[in-house]
Amino acid sequence: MIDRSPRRGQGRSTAKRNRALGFGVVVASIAMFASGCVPNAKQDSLNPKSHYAQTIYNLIVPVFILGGIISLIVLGGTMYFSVRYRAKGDLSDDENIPEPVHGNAIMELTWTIIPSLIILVIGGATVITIFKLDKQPPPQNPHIEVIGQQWWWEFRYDLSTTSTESARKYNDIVTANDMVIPAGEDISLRMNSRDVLHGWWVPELQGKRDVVPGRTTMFNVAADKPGTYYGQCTVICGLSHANMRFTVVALSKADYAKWVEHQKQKATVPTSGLAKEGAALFRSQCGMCHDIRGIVTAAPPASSPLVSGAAPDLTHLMTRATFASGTFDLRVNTPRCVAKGLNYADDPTCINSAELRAWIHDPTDMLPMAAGESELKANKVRGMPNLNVSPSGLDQLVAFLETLK
Ligand code: HEC
Ligand SMILES: [Cu+2]
Repeated sequence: MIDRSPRRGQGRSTAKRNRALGFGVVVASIAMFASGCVPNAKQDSLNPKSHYAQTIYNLIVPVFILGGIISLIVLGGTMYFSVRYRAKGDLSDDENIPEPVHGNAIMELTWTIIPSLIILVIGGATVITIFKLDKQPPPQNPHIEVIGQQWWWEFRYDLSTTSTESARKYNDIVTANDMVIPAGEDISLRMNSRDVLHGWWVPELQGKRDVVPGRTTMFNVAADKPGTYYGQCTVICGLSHANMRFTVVALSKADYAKWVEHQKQKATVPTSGLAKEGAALFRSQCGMCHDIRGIVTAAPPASSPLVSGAAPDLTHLMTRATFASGTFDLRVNTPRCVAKGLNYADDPTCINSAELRAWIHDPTDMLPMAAGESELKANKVRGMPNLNVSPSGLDQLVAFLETLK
């Protein structure tokens, strides 16, 4: 026979543990709740900055209020009845057990019809919202292909005005991590992944959209006003998932037009100094993975050392505000440099050369990535490997990258 009687000290320590656990849960809940009240949070879906986000907000708020009222009624009722009609007397005596209610048609109809109506209203409003969000922008608006991969986002622009989606090549401008759009316009997004599941989310501008390898979906985004909006990968996608950020940079229409004209240009090989040597070094050491239009074309995906087959296009690296999946600033983060917008590189003191150099020296030291010796040997690299560049090589490479305006 097993002795099931609780041993003395044990019962007390369990109670203590439960109390500590309960206290922990309360503190964590308050902390989580309070963190939702931070002013100027960068990723706040309750602070809509586009008509898409506003449409979602207009659905969330009434549903939240309705859900809140229902919870109050149900929880309040449960509490009230459990106190008011608490069992009294000896429960082993059938006399003290209340008579169960059976076959009361009016009550059963009431508690079937009311929730069905509520669900119907919420369901209807949700379907209307989905159709509103899904409306494709006109063909002359910017069309951008969004490709998620471990652990960064690629943005490929198609500048044609064709209304046939399959005729679009998405090859006019290629950039990474900073997605530049004109404010006040609806942007069409074609969503893809090269390796595993990722989730694209800019809470202030739109809902979430997961990207699935081998499956293309259409989505869209907009920003009412020029500004920088912060996004993040929301589907766990491996080692550096938590570092997979990006920004949407909305420019005025005139600034966007200038940006487009500039991005279409190819890079030119520097003709003198450190930068010239850097270009040669880049061709031999980095060109198998990275494209720089006009200078070097990466290996085709099938023979690339990368699992995904693609690394960020660096043609206009110095017009991005961040690098390495939005984790580090390329533009020095002072008010003076930030005020220069995406033209910061005209002033060399506004380039974050130190972290750029540290990145090339050992990227795996700056972000967790599956890019060691063994992955490199097996052509199974995820992320950027340490290429053991010498100190003088680093100076040359940084000088070269700084010419990529
Ligand atoms: C095996 C492929 C591979 C090689 C070789 C390689 N890189 Fe990379 N590089 C990557 C990948 C992948 C990323 C994206 C990492 C991320 O954002 O998480 C990257 C990111 C970068 C970035 C940041 C770009 C951005 O916009 O975020 C720079 C700059 C860069 N590499 C420079 C270099 C230089 C210089 C060399 C040569 C010394 C080099 N890379 C060699 C794969 C490679
Ligand atoms: Cu991801």
